[in-house]
Amino acid sequence: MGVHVTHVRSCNLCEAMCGVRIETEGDRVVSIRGDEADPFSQGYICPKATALGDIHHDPDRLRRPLKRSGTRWHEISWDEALDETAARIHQIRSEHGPHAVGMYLGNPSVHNYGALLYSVLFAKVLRSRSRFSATSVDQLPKMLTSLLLYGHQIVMSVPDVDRTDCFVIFGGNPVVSNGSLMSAPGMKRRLAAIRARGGRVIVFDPRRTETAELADEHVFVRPGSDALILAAMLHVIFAEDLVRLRHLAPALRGLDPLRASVQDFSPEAVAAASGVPAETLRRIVRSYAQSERGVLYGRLGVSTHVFGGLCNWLIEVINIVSGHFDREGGAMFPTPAVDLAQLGSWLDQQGHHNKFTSRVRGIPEFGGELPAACMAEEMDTPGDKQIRALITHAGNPVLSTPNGRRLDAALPRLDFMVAIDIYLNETTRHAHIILPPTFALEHDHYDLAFFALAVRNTVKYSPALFAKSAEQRHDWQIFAGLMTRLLAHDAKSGRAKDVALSRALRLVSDHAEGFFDPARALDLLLRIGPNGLRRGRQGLSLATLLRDENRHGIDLGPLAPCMPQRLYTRDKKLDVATPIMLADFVRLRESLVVAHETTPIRDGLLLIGRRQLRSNNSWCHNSERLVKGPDRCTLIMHPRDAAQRGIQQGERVRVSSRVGEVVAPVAVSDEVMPGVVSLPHGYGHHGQGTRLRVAKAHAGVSANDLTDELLVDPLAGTAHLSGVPVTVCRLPADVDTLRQGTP
Ligand SMILES: Nc1nc2c(c(=O)[nH]1)N[C@H]1C(S)=C(S)[C@@H](COP(=O)(O)OP(=O)(O)OC[C@H]3O[C@@H](n4cnc5c(=O)[nH]c(N)nc54)[C@H](O)[C@@H]3O)O[C@H]1N2
Ligand SMILES: Nc1nc2c(c(=O)[nH]1)N[C@H]1C(S)=C(S)[C@@H](COP(=O)(O)OP(=O)(O)OC[C@H]3O[C@@H](n4cnc5c(=O)[nH]c(N)nc54)[C@H](O)[C@@H]3O)O[C@H]1N2
Ligand code: SF4
Ligand SMILES: [Mo]
Repeated sequence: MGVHVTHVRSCNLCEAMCGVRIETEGDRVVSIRGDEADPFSQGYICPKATALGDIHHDPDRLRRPLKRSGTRWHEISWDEALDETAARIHQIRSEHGPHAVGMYLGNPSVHNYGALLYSVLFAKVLRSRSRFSATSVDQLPKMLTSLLLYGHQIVMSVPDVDRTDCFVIFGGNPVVSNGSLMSAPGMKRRLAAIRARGGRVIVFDPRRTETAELADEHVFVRPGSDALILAAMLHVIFAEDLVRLRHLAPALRGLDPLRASVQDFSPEAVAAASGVPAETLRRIVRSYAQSERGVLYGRLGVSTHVFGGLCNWLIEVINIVSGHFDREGGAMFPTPAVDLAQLGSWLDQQGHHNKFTSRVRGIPEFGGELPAACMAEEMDTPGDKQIRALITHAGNPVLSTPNGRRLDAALPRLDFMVAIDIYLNETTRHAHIILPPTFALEHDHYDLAFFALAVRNTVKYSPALFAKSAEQRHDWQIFAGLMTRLLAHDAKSGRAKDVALSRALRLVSDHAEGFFDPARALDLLLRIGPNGLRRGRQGLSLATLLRDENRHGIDLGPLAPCMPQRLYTRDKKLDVATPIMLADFVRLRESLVVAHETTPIRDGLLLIGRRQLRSNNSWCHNSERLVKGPDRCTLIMHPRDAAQRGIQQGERVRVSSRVGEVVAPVAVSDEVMPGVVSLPHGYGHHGQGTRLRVAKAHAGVSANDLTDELLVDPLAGTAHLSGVPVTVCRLPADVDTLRQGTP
């Protein structure tokens, strides 16, 4: 037996940042376990941690650049790949302008600090308004709320779960997702601790989730009706004199318009539309508002939602006016060792909204990005500024954005597409060139984004576990390689917008690649951060984090109050009468009328999603260990709805929406409320021309072949992925045997 070496690092697959101990023998991963000495995760890991090793060794993972000729791929050198990519992009933007080149950044971009830093620079060089990311199928409404209330899109509150006594969750399933915009590994333990100290956990969700199972109370919610419920909660807080402003009183503004806006939304008025009995809601509001330490928290189910903006804003505002804000056990703000918000404000980059709108549908930008729900139409609708080339980074939008089918049809018609990705999957198969970066264990890791969203302040740096081979490139090196080449083209053609930057980048890339290493930027950011130089000799730097005694991470203590000082609003005031949100009450009021007046279509159902412990959006299904066992891509349906349609347990049915249809097996269960069906997203791996041997054998169907790109929250275009109207019917016997997956 060879020598076993144990490495300590963080898992970067989701937001929980669990500490792992990885045992290796030579260049093989032998085992992955939880690291008990990690101050944050204290030994907790989920089954996905093992996927780090599986993906690292996956024979399907791409390691060299690929170029496509027709349906065949062949390897090319890095220089060839980068040169050709830059030349094609340059050509297209010379002919059609910068907006003809689109870019999509997927979720793992945020879990990779080198990629994150360089993608920002790359976007500057690209100068395109056709930028998209997973943000608009995820947390955009929370960022919009932060921009409008706190003056900064990334100053986001997180629930202080470890000290709260009343944790009210809307549309989140942290027991499975491991917490989101709330990095908190080991959620089961944390929820049990709330209950053990006499506190309460209450879950509002159309499905009795794994989290709801562990809660004190689960309330079924009609999908899409949360803004009504939240408005009613605020109504009760005002009506029953439960407003407590505490230390915020001098900074707070706009209470009267806020009170007026929820006047009509009593619990009684919204009960029929939401399915939540008025007495239940009143009781919960009182219990939350009167608790010493309470917090409302909302996640994906109220974000990718028809009223995503209003829901996220109401949650924030309710915490603020009920005295559960910036206070122990309430909604609090982490103090990350690298404070990107502060950095952003020094550079005058606090975020913006509605500076321009999308070409086809006129939806406002957010933070310089357009909604992913508009991506396909920006490609397949002819005209000036039509997207003709696309760069994807760590994204699989064919499976992850609404009406993936339309995108799947639009991508092959592009003049050029390049994908920076480790797999040949449903999206990257359409690229002309794939540039595959190193994977997690081959590069260092620092959670630039998620320390700022964690329920406790900690810091940790993980050095690379395996050295990359000379043939490999890191994500940031790929961005740097493309950037310098694009700038060189610009300089040559006399189009350089920033000649000095272009020269500097070229000089550095020609002579000292090492200077570009993002670890240098990280060191600087740590030093200028809140725990850096200003702490004198104790101050944090990369060298401190690299010390042996710090390799498991450093605990920097519980979240601390910081408001109103941390407000980035011009006048340092917290104004809760946010104009675009108050204006959206018109639409909310209409939804109430519609809910009362419309007789439901006889066989109409509302589709929601669900996450599963062994999956990570669309891209961990090539690990045998994670996909083995029964088919998990099932449509959960209430027994009443199944009976009405004569559908049996396990039977394969057709699910149809405005945009498409899929065929999936039914799991009959009363865990969903009547009228609601649930299908997980991230499946649908039956595509031709992918290189995902394991995933193909567990293909499932894509929920986003049903979600509708036209359904968005108009405030900033967040896709409305939950509560999509569908019909479900039995298959004729002959079709059942013919159809596998999506027709
Ligand atoms: N195992 C696993 N973990 C993950 C991921 C994964 O794919 N797998 N993905 C990661 C990512 S990218 C993210 S963003 C996070 C997401 O983290 P979470 O938001 O905690 O995860 P979801 O399971 O999407 O939870 C959304 C919940 O909203 C409910 N819901 C749907 N519609 C409505 C509605 O109209 N109202 C209400 N009140 N509830 C509704 C759903 O039933 C579901 O329980 O998870 C992360 N963690
Ligand atoms: N119906 C429905 N749709 C959803 C959701 C839902 O709940 N329901 N959830 C939404 C949410 S919250 C999110 S975040 C999005 C995710 O949407 P996407 O980010 O578009 O999709 P992922 O499945 O996360 O794809 C990640 C891609 O990154 C690649 N990858 C992994 N690691 C690396 C790396 O280190 N470098 C590079 N360059 N590539 C890498 C993988 O191979 C994969 O192709 O999906 C959204 N879509
Ligand atoms: S919860 Fe699982 S996937 Fe997320 S960081 Fe921890 S081990 Fe990794
Ligand atoms: Mo996400």
